[in-house]
Amino acid sequence: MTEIAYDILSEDTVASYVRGRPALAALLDAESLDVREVGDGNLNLVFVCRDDHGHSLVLKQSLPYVRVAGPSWPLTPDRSHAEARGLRAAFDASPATSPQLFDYDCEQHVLAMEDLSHLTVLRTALNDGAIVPDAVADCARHVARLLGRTGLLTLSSTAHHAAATGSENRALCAITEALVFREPFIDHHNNRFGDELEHRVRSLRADEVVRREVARLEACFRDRPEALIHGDLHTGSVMVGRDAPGSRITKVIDPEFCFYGPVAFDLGTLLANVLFATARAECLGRLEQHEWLRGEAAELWRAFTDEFWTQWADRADTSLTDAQAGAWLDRMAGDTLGFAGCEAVRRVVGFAKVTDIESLAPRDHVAAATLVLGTARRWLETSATTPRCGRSQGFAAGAMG
Ligand code: SR1
Ligand code: MG
Repeated sequence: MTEIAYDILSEDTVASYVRGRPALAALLDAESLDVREVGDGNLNLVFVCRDDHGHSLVLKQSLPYVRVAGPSWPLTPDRSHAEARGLRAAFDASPATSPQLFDYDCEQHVLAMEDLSHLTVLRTALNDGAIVPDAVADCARHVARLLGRTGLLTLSSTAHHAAATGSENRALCAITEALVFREPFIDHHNNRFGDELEHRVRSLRADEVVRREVARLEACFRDRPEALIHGDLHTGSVMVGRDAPGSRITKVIDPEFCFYGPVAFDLGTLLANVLFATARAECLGRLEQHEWLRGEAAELWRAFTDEFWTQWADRADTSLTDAQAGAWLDRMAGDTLGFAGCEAVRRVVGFAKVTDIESLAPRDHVAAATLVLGTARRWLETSATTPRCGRSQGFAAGAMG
């Protein structure tokens, strides 16, 4: 086994860590610290730290392996470097929807952030049957603002190229390439799905249009550095709730998969996760939530395009024309459906599943997974066969079928 070259934190050692880090000791009283490890994601340790004076923050430490798999799946802890970059850029672009980063320790791979533990993970809220107005639209606006701040809209092409070149996140991108674009579409030991889905999965994999489209989308994921994107914008990466005066709040967290890539990947990941919640609501007979969720695909696209045009008005290079922006949006609409199709398939077939579907009783599970696979296939076929212009209107009207 490879030697671990830094100290892995525990609830017992966090106070001493805080004491030794001036940026944190200035924010918290290390002598009266209550520490709880609350990480429930696939990769990292997460500690909520509260002192007796009402101050709190969150520490997130990257393990040198995939947490849910253990040391047999090593993974560079340098991903915390990418996450620090992603958090700073997002807060700069959209402070209302981003947590604040207080400190980044590149030796111990620890990020210190604003404590959002009074909020709820969006996936949890949706699984419990909640209707959460604005959350999906807030995320879509967040994506557009990040594009506005880090993409070609605000940066010169030289600065954009330099930023993209310095922002590789290869190890994490390699995970996405394997888990999203490849393994679900072949026989692979990471896949798991019941016998009831066997026929559908095999038929999807045998569809030549789907295979080619997934290959095209993977190439697009690798080769299109449009802006700094979140890279893993599922509903587990979003916190929702209310602030003190009672107004709604949405925070996009966990940008450790961020890199310069295609903006449609973030929108597609979000859309697929709306689909999982929609399928769950349908199978559980939650009519009101289902009706609301069915409208969220159009809401996602409307919020993104509205904010895009706002950002566009402030673009650095005014020689770029509205026609160029419109053509880009048209292509984005199709690619969003395609990426959503890939994310939807992988969460039913591949390594990292979602509780929206997994926590359903067996009969509902099969029904929801069937619904997801059917929609994913339709999205991939639409993305593959629709001409690459003039389709953004169709996206808004017909995404959920
Ligand atoms: C091995 S990591 C599995 C998944 O967890 C993350 O949240 C990403 O979605 C990744 O694909
Ligand atoms: Mg994550």
